[in-house]
Amino acid sequence: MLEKIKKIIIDFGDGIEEAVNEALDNNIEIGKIIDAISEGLDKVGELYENREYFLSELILSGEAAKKGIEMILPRLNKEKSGIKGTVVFGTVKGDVHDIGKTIVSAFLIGAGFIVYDLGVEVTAEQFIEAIKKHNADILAMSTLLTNTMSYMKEVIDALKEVGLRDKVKVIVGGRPLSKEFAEQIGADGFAINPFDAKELCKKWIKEKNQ
Ligand code: B12
Repeated sequence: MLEKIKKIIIDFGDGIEEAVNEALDNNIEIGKIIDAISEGLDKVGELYENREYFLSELILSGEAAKKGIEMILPRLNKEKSGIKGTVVFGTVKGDVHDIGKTIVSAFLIGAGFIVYDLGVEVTAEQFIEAIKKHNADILAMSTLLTNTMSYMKEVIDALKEVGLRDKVKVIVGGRPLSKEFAEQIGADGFAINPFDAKELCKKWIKEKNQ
């Protein structure tokens, strides 16, 4: 069933709803379904890089993946941990990729966080305005493009300029990023997947409340 989901994503998405429903009906773990969709997208990315696929194919597979992910997300159980931090989340300016952001955001909501998702192509000014407005504890930024990674540093520098840097923890993520990059730009943390991301955010809130 998981192989089928992966193949459907690679083959531009026809039948994705039925395949995800089938997996959900058979109680396949949500994490495994997300992995199958991600593996499909990885292959699509590879084919695009090798010029076997073009932008139109990237779009079709991306839309199918979004559809599949959106079907899964409401099933994430809310943890009864009582932790309630506030997160402002967005994909940075210049980047429209939002599938990974949506997954991480849903895991945070499932863990009891209030998440303000600002969408894609978010500017430093918009992040700052939202942090102030919602009195956020955490800023989460995503990017999948190498040429927009540096904008994350601009956002962190802007936070310093307006005196907000010590008020929020900053977590960054996305395919081309690394722990080293996060350290270099002055972020507080990096996570490679939604599970590590929610654990790190929970840890920060616990520390803050101690
Ligand atoms: C689908 C897709 C698209 C879709 C996006 C649809 C959407 N709504 O998001 C569309 C068609 C729009 C698209 C457009 C483009 N794309 Co594109 N796209 C992809 C593809 C195939 C999959 C991305 C994806 O969703 N992966 C699945 C998710 C679940 O993984 P993820 O995003 O990495 O997220 C996980 C982690 O990284 C982490 N995470 C993510 N964010 C965050 C944030 C935080 C805080 C934390 C803690 C963790 C975290 O958790 C997530 C869950 O595990 C990738 C290839 C790939 N393998 O990544 C190329 C890819 C990212 N795209 C690429 C390119 C070049 C483009 C375009 C420039 C193409 C063009 N010529 O126009 C445009 C960019 C337009 C723009 N300005 O942004 C390149 C980037 C190359 C580079 N090094 O910069 C890639 C790598 C393809 C390739 N191999 O060449 N794309």
